[in-house]
Amino acid sequence: WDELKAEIRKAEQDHPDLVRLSTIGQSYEGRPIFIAKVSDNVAEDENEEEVLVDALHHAREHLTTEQALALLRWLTNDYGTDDTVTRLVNNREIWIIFALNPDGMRYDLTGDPFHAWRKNRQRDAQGDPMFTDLNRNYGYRWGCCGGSSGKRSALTYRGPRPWSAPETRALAEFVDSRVKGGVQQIVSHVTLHTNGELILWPYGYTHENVPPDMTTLDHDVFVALGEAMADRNGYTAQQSSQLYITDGDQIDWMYATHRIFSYTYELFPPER
Ligand code: NO5
Ligand code: CA
Ligand code: CA
Ligand code: ZN
Repeated sequence: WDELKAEIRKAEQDHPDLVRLSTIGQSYEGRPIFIAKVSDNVAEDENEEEVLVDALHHAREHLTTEQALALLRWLTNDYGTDDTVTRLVNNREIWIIFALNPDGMRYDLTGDPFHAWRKNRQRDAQGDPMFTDLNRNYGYRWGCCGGSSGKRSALTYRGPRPWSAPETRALAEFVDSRVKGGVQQIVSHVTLHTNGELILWPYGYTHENVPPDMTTLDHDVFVALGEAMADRNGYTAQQSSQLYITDGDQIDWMYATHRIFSYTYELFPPER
């Protein structure tokens, strides 16, 4: 946690014209949920397409935070020398969230060596555990379809109600805040998870490929973009529900509510 804070603060100090650090809110235990904006003229909200990458919904998926940091490093260190990086930073506004679940991260790292922890660290008013799977707590078709659990002890506990976790609320408030003049500025999104080397598109809640809450045109884009990305890195692209059914997950909400082209990346290693 301390290393993460030091690294992102140093990136902002070293590249004040490209990186601006802020927070989207706080975790249950009061830790800041950091976000970096990377762009040319970073202090201005320019008329450029916006992209969101986030990491660490699930506490034990450490590689996702490392990947988010690597992305920040790549976009800043190679700016001005690498043509692709320079073009991306000049023509987009790129948002990076390094750890949506900092309490879970801190707890996981106190294990020997880890606790293999997945959920957040939320408790109810009596102080009893109400640890919630953040990727089942989003408000679209929450708990609809057997893709989460209502039992507090379960790994996929969805929480007592949609948005009961401060961490998912913070994410949603940030995404909602990017609607300007009725137009969502974020056009595409990747949420980083481990593992399996997969690229997953919505929906998770149904096996239907093009249900009534998705257009055929958008589905075609999801498949084309997913497969194009998979061609570049050797991952397997598929609909999220092909892995297993999830409900109340992030990408379903991102697409259903904001029409953002939202993907889950399941990073290294390949075996689950
Ligand atoms: C994810 C995806 C199926 C979205 C999840 O192994 S993971 O927990 N990272 N897989 O179940 O939320
Ligand atoms: Ca810019
Ligand atoms: Ca903008
Ligand atoms: Zn995960």
